[in-house]
Order: sequence, then C-alpha cells, then structure tokens
Amino acid sequence: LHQKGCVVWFTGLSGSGKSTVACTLEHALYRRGVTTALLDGDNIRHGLNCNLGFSEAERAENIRRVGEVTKLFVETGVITLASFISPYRIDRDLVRQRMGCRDFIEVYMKIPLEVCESRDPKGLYKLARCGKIKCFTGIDDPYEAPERPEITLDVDDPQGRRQSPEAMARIILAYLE
Ligand code: GGZ
Repeated sequence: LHQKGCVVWFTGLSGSGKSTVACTLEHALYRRGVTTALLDGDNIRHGLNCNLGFSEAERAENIRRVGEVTKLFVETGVITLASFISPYRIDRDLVRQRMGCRDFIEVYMKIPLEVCESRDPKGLYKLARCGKIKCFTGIDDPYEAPERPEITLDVDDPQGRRQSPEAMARIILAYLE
C-alpha cells in the first residue's frame, strides 16, 4: 500500500497557533498509522537555517529551503506539515509551483493580530512594540494573507465560539480524507 505524500502548509502570524494545530494534526495522523514529518521554526531555524535572519530576502531563502526539503519528503510519500509565518505570497506560491499544485495544501490561520498579540507566548510582541525586536511580522513587517488558500481556519467557529486546536485539526483531517 503506497501512501501518497503532500504538504500541509500552515501560514499565519506568530502566535496564531500554526505549530499547535500542526502538532495536534500530527498526533491524529499518527493514530491512523500515517507517516508524517513536522517542519517548523524550532527545528529548522536552529539547524538547517541557523544562518538566516528575518529580512525579506532571508525569509525568502528560509521558505525556499524549507520548500525543497518538503519536496523531498513528499516525494518519498510522507505527509509533511510545514509551519512557518511565510509572510510573502510570492515565496509560498513558489513552493506551490515547485511541488505540483495538487500536493500543496495551504492552510491560512486567520487569527487577528490582537488575538495573537494577547497570547504572546514568548513575549516577542511586547519586545517588538517597544522596539527591542525590529521587523516583527504584523508590527513593523508585512504579512500577506493568502488569496485562495485550500483551507482557512478562522479564530471563531460559525457559532461565534473560539475554535480549539483539535477542532481546527479535524477540519484539515476531513480535507485530507
Ligand atoms: C517574526 C520572529 C521574528 C521576526 C523572531 N518576525 O512565535 P515564534 O517566534 O516561535 O515564531 C516566530 C518565528 C518565525 O520564524 P519563521 O521561520 O516561521 O518565519 S518566516 O516564515 O517569516 O521566515 C517568532 C520568531 O521566529 N521570530 N524574530 N522579526 N517572527
């Protein structure tokens, strides 16, 4: 039985829950016996891309390299979960083109800046607001929302209740199935 690979590409602001939802989805896929790989800032920016910062060109290079690694995984049949702010549309679209469109599932974490900033799990927004971190996405650096993402995850469900990571992961799972 051959498992077909694809990439679930999470894009959104810092603190939007990309990595949390990716991790929840990974567990759900594991329980179904699906082989996955999880790529995010923690395992990429400390290793493969430790020489890259956050200028426009360096973010582009970050996403390009991640795209190439993702492509290798997908070619071996792995469902790859990639969780990066990836703020520039052009960089995401280049990965999409490189992958073959059918294997690229773009998940837009549509979480308002105010919500991400109120979470501020690492205190980075606070530092960005007082100028101690420059070029922080959403504060003094751009974020370009996807125009036609395969999946948009809204902060609230249709009933207006805050959505849990589990509920968000289920939406992606239903799409994959
Ligand atoms: C945005 C930054 C910055 C700046 C450090 N702008 O919440 P986090 O901490 O864990 O996730 C953010 C991570 C972003 O790395 P990515 O590789 O996803 O970015 S990109 O796709 O734009 O290349 C944040 C931290 O790094 N961080 N400085 N200036 N996020």
